[in-house]
Order: sequence, then C-alpha cells, then structure tokens
Amino acid sequence: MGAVGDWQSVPPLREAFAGRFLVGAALDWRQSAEGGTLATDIACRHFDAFTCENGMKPEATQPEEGRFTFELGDRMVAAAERCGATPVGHTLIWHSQTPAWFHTGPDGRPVSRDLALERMQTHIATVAGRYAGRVRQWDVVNEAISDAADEYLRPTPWLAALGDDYLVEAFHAARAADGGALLVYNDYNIDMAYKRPKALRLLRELLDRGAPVQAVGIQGHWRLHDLNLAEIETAIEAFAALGLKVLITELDIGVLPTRYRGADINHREPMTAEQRAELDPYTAGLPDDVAERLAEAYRAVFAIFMRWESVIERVTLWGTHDGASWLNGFPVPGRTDHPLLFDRQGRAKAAYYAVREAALAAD
Ligand code: 9MR
Repeated sequence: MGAVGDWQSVPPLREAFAGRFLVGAALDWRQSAEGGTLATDIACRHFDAFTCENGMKPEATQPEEGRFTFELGDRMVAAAERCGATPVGHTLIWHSQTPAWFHTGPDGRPVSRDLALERMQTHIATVAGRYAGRVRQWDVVNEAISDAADEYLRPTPWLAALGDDYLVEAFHAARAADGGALLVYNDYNIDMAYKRPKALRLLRELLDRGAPVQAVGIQGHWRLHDLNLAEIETAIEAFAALGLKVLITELDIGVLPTRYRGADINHREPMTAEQRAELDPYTAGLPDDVAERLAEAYRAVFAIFMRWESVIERVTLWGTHDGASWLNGFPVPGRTDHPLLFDRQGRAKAAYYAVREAALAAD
C-alpha cells in the first residue's frame, strides 16, 4: 500500500463506474513497458479501457508499405487483458501520423483512386484484422472535419484521392475486418457550435449511405478557462438522437493559459523567456484554488456523462498522470500542465475525488 492519497491506496476509479460505462486511459507505449511504470500501474488499477496514445497509428503499424509492426499494439492489448480492461484501437485512417507513402503513387505523384483504396483496405484489413475479437472499439476515421468556417471536410490526401467516399469505405473495411468491434468516428471540438453542425451532417450522411458507423467520439480536449457545459450536453443529446452511441475518447482539462482551442498538432505557440511566468505559472505545483476549480470542472462534466449514461459507452482520459500528458508540450512546448486526475507523483488529485463522487452521487 502506498501513502494516503497515492494511486495505490485510493479506491479503483473503475469500480465507481461499474455497470455505467467504461472509464479508460491512454498509454503511450513508446515509453512504457508491461508494468512497473507509474502510468501502466495507475492504468491497471483505475481504468478498464486502454488506448494506445500513439502505438496503433499508421506511422506505427505500417511505416513502409507492406511492413507491418505490431509490437506496441500487441503490448497494449496484452496489458489490457492482463488488467481486465477493454483494449481500444486508435486510429485507422487519419491525416496525421500517416506516412507519406500511403499517398504517393509509383510515379512519385499523388496516388490514384484505385491504389489509395487498395492501400486503405489492406491497412485496415491487416491492422483491425489482427486484433479482431480482442480490440472491442475502433476509432476508424479520425478528425475528418475542417475547422475552417467555409469548409466542410478537412482537405487531406485521403479526401483528394477518394472524395468523401473515403469515410464510407473505411467503415466498410473495418466492419469486414472485425465483425464485432464498435466502430467510431472520432474528432475534437465537435461539441462546439462552430463544428457540431458539420459533425451532425457527416454522421447523417454516413448513416444514409449505409456506412457501419455506430458511435461518435467526442475527444474532450477541454480547458478550464472556457469550459462550455451547455455545448457538451447539447452535443451528446444531438449525437444520441442520430441513434449513435457516444464516447468521450480523449478527455483532459488543461489549466494553462492558451489562445488556441483545438487539438490540431500542427498548431504551435512558442514561448519566449519573458512570457514564461505568465504562460507557465504552475511549474512548482498546482495551487489549491486552481486544483479545486479543476475538480469542479471534472465534477460537472461527469455529472453530464452520468445523466447520459444510457448512450455513453466509455469515457477515456488522455493519459494517466499529469507528467504523461501531451498538454505539457502543446500548443506551447515545454510547459507544466496539470490536466488529469493523478499528479506527477501518482497522488490522487481533488479532481479524482470529484469524479468518483459524481459517479456515486448519481446512484
Ligand atoms: O497524445 C498524442 C501525442 O503524444 C502525439 O504527439 C500527437 C501527434 O499527433 O497525438 C496525440 O494524440 C492526439 C490523438 O491521436 C488524436 N486527437 C488529438 C490528440 C492530441 O493531439
């Protein structure tokens, strides 16, 4: 047993949500091993769904055409099974972290429609096929919607080669590879008013065209200073009204000041030495008043999730403890963020207790 408040001594979070929805965490298998690291040990005790933060993306699973590498994915799936957790696949088709060869023809020019489709189908058949019956939920297409006001779909090489058929084809290929996994469309900011209508349009079109999409993943990269609870609940309600399951797939609530609101990894805001005090204020730890505000934010979003538990299948935190969060490097590199439920030492934060109480309060 650890000291009071350590991850080992507080009750497993997953138990508070048993029978409601899975509560998951992302693990970065580029760094962590089978167990014995803070991240994996926290995950094994507290979470009952594991997602590879990077290890199942196309750059990891098929770095060169025809050369598949499953080491990281295999490790995650084995660890999830060892811990009694559900392995979640992330992600098959995306514009980011996808090697250029996917989109390049033999002549060095953009790939033809036929070859793009064949490569997509081979990739999905091989990757989703390997884990069929073990990975229970797949993010099939990730972040296909544009953030630009006058643009519907993100202009990606997949869209250029296949038009919007690429989404339909990806879902069919995933279903062919794995008859049982829950098939998910996953995106960020689709709870927000500027992007939600496009997401509803896309999902409706996919359903109308017979694509086997079953769930929508609201990523949930939120921020303490502009959390919009009403929009989150409106979005869950609207997606559920389409007959889809709703997942919160990448939840974190950043506490540091930032202008940028999205999760487009290409966006960067460098910080000068003079800006550090303002932009990176909590390097010595999170002050109690901010920790309390973060806890109340988590309590509020989980109260919404509990109200919608009949349509919510899973809520996954994008990391286990604050030291493992991508937000330490985004959008401003080299900061100290505190967006998760456990701190860098593995101690349960006020946010952990608030989330647990939100589950128990709903009984
Ligand atoms: O958390 C991931 C980080 O380690 C990677 O550097 C980054 C690269 O694109 O991807 C992060 O995860 C993203 C996820 O796969 C899709 N939604 C946005 C997430 C945060 O960027």
